[in-house]
Amino acid sequence: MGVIPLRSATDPELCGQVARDVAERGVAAATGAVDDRLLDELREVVDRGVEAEDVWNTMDRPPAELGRVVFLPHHGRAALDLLAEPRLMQPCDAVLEPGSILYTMTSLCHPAHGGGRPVHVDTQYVAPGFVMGLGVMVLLDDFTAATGPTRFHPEVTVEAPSPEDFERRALRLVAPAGSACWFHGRIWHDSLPNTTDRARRAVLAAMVRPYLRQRLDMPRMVAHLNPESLPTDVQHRLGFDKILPGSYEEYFLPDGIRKQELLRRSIARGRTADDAGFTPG
Ligand SMILES: O=C(O)CCC(=O)C(=O)O
Repeated sequence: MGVIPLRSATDPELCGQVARDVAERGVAAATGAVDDRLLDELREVVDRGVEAEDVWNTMDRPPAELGRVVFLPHHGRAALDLLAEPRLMQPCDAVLEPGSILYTMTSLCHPAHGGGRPVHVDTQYVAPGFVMGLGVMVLLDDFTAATGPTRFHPEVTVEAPSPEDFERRALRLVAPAGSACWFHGRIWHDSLPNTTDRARRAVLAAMVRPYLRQRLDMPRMVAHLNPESLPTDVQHRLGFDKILPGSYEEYFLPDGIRKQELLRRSIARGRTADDAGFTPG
């Protein structure tokens, strides 16, 4: 089985290379996309988030969802630093269009001696020849044959490839921690189980074209992280300029202040949300 060719995230040609790789085989990867300091912070946020969300796992969540938090930035601002990282975001804009936004961001953890997902695509939207959504995986641990690599079928097709075709042609993501992998939302992929005695962790940011709907109300989800101080481009990727009026009064707010005021109210609502009182049934 082949492997995904690794680019270098510091190559000035990275955006063009990622756009070409995604157009040709639906997937691209590069080493050196995230520095060691941020990697350490992200590992900590992922470990803390997975543990904190364990309370929700008392409900009927399929095993594939374990190790996957609902919204990683909720657990720490380091996750938002990924949205400010040009080595990750510029290739997304090159494949999608300038100003691509975040659909969701989660963790992908294969615990020691566990994990693995069957072949699937990440989005049900089919638009032949057009990329609506792009996954960006940031590797927090080394992906090797043993730690449970992701495998991608190198042809973006509407129908799933046969199991034989997938086994014969899928490309394995084998890359060190700090690497990034960009993949078409409609690419067929799976992941193998982790056979080592250490966890294999990654972050997945799902980026979409700027006019598409996001999965979550992000200003409210990150209200506790002082989001007013985020750089404007990060606020944009979080959809802070896309809040809809919810009343006539909000609709008729003066043009010059409407966006800001809707954002202020949204963050204020997030800050007063009483999540603590809501326990899973
Ligand atoms: O964890 C992995 O390697 C793959 C995860 C995956 O398939 C997905 O998020 O859709």
